[in-house]
Amino acid sequence: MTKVAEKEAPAHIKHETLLELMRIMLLIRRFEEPCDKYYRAGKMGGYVHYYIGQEAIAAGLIPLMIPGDTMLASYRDHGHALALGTEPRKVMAELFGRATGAAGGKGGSMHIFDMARGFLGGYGIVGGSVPLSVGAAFALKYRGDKNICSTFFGDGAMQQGSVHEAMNMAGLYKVPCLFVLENNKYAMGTSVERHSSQTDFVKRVTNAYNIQGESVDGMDVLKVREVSERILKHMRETGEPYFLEALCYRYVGHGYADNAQQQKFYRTEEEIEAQRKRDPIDTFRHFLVSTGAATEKQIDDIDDDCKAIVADAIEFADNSPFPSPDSLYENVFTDM
Ligand SMILES: Cc1ncc(C[n+]2csc(CCOP(=O)(O)OP(=O)(O)O)c2C)c(N)n1
Ligand SMILES: [Mg+2]
Repeated sequence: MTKVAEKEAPAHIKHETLLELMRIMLLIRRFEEPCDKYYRAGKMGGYVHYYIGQEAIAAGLIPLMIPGDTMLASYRDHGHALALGTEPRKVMAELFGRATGAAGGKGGSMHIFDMARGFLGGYGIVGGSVPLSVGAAFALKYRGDKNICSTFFGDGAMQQGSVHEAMNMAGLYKVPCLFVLENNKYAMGTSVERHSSQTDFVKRVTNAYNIQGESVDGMDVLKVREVSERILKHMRETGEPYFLEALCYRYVGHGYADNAQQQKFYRTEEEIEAQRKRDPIDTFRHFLVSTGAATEKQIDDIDDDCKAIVADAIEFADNSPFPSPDSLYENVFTDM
């Protein structure tokens, strides 16, 4: 196993925070692991995309959001909701399509929503949430709030025209939108090298749109936390947009059709194996134990808690009612 960082726990991060980062990553992973079984049993409709391997990004950044901030994500959105504090029961019930779900059971896995916490939704259209995010950030600026809007999307979304129109407007109007590109190296089965004329995304965005930007190792939760703290402070002071590319890796297939057999067409087992050695949870566990910040037992206890929370969420979801036909038009129109 590789080591992620130096041999000392960072003094400026509280001990509880270190454990909290571990808890969030474990919760996301334990939440998604059993989903395959329930999806294949026909318990979940629509589609389910996993965040497994990318947990350090949501865990490192999202807990830094404050009341009034807003957030949008792609269809790979369970991790973002869980990192924000959305109840696992509500997220799981949404996957099961039940009335107790985060979107009343009518959105499914790709459309987790938590208005109370500022999560304006996951979206199924690649890059579709990015223009909405710039609009949400514009609203914050228009009202004179010191809040920011963060938006999470993939490398494939970087080839969508609307994403670039939105970034241009963000750079022009200087709205507090944090663009978080989760570069997991693939858009379905197409590698970045095969879908992008310029693979240096920071260069592309900063040169074209007059937006500041940088890249971070998205497999290292402490690094994500560190850069996010600095970026958010800067954004709250200036109200300006920012582009953060988090380099990461998707351990599982894109979705259910993308099984191990299918993946052989676009990536090698050696590549997956090499990335597995950088697993954000394993490396952070090693870091916590080797620096004396936590014991194996403490981490195992957190892990057990997460497994129990997930088991409870599954039971809750499976025992919840489906939305009634009467609710079909609810949340579609709004009163003027
Ligand atoms: C506009 C649009 N085109 C195509 C699709 C089909 N599609 C779903 S996910 C995906 C790949 C997107 O890759 P990326 O943006 O890198 O995100 P990741 O899945 O890697 O998180 C595609 C092409 C879609 N949902 N929306
Ligand atoms: Mg991708």
